[in-house]
Amino acid sequence: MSGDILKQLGEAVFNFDDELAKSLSQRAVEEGVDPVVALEEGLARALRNVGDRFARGDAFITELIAAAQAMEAGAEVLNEEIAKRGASRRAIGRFLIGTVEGDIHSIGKNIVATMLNATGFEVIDIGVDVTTETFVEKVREQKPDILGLSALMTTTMTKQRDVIEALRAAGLREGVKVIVGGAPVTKDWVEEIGADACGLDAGSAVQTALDLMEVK
Ligand code: B12
Repeated sequence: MSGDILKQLGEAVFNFDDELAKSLSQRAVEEGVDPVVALEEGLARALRNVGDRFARGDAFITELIAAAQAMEAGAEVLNEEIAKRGASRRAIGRFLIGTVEGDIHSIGKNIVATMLNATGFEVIDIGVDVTTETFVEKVREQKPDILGLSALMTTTMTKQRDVIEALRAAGLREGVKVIVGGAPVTKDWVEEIGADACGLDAGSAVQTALDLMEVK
């Protein structure tokens, strides 16, 4: 049964059907499907598939946008359910998150933010296309335990390095852990830019954040 609905969620994204993505997400919640699984294996898998078609020149940008909108329609319902499930957890730490300058991809960042929140982090999401200067300013102002930098493109991931260097120059690097994420990020990249860790999906992002806070 859960396999069925995951397939249908994927088809809704593939067919750019916002309403269906939303109603199927509601049904998934009602049927007790894990909302994270519905997000990752239902909606996101299909969206990445459209991304692959786009990369091969088999899909237009308008199709990418329409598929992303369907994903977002379903994700709204599922994120709400994730948040609800984690509502009573204790405060673990403060997590500041944003997508780097030049990059407007928000879906993955939003999922990570929702899951961290549900786990018990106080999450401050400063949005997309965030300049290096703004990241530094916000770290100074909000004093987060962890800073999460999202970048979805090989052309923008270099901004993650810029932010780390700017934090160092401002004397703020020692006081905050930095986790980088987004599809192009690898462990080698973490080492190269001097980040503390990476999260390759929402689940590993949460586990990594807990590890950095030394929560057992
Ligand atoms: C949806 C999408 C869009 C949507 C974004 C809508 C939105 N509101 O986010 C739209 C249509 C707007 C878009 C625009 C563009 N896109 Co686009 N897009 C995608 C696509 C298909 C899916 C991304 C996504 O949402 N995935 C689903 C989520 C759940 O997964 P995720 O983002 O990877 O996030 C997970 C992990 O990475 C991780 N994570 C993410 N962030 C963080 C942060 C932290 C701190 C941690 C720990 C973990 C973490 O956890 C998340 C949850 O599991 C990807 C293809 C792909 N395979 O990634 C292309 C892709 C990223 N886009 C691409 C391109 C080229 C563009 C455009 C330049 C296209 C154009 N010609 O205009 C523009 C760029 C606009 C800009 N300046 O940013 C390329 C990038 C190529 C490159 N250079 O690397 C890709 C790879 C497609 C491709 N194969 O060509 N895009």
